[in-house]
Amino acid sequence: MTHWHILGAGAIGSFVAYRMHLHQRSYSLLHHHQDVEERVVVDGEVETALVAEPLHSLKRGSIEHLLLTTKAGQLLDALNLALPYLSPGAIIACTANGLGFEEAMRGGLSGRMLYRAISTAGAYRDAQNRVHIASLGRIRMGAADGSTEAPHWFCDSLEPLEEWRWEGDIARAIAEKFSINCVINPLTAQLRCHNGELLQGDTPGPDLVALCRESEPALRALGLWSGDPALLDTAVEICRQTALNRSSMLQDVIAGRPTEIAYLNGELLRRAEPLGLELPINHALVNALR
Ligand code: KPL
Repeated sequence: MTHWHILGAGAIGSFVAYRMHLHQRSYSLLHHHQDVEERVVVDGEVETALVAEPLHSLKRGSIEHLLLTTKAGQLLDALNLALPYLSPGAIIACTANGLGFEEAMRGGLSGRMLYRAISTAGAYRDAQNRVHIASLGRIRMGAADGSTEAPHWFCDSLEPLEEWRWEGDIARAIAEKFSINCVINPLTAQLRCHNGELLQGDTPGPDLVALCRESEPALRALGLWSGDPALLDTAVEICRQTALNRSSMLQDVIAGRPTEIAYLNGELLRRAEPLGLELPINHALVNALR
């Protein structure tokens, strides 16, 4: 059976490890330098302790399947720490949100394949450092180079778990999530509100309308938002579905962690610049949340 090493002590890493533990998959949760006990709470009740072992306790060259569950800003550091422990043909997958880090990662991969996963799992860390699993959501994985078939290791290790799906066109799925995250995440982080509070009853609030109006033409011109529904309609639908969620960026702001703004709206500004599009609201959000 495929053995996964999971590196990244955030909520998503513990979530994935917990689900593998529950379904007797083969995995090791890793911490970058020490033994750590991660406590996972499901439905506010059952508490499970998972032990994360230090990366340096592994044999060099022994990792065959690595799942990096850090945020985008810590990915390169995590990859560099893991490099000596990777086998030459190791499979590397990452769950970070956003765009603009793949190029930098490729330098460290030495030709190894990169896979990306995007998750809608409702997992967060509380003030007592416990990870709560509020909803399973869905984790879609695909090959960053665009190959469409699910590899055997995906079918034997992840597909049997309810939340995992193979995604033939992960680039499109990432672009769509990026577009939505560029709208909901910075607004909820700046206004310090739940996703549903970007709506006023059934209609979108003025901040959501203004940011979607500004961003959609740029996202479309860059080929990132190509869907038929307007960005605003999709954002409204997601705010409704996740009304009680604190977005991941709001959680970062509350916990005093760095946000992913550079890999969301910052990356949008970087890509839109050559097109000569003015994006003043995006600029202001990047400056406020950097
Ligand atoms: O993906 C999300 C996030 O918080 O990062 C959304 C869709 C906005 C749900 O909270």
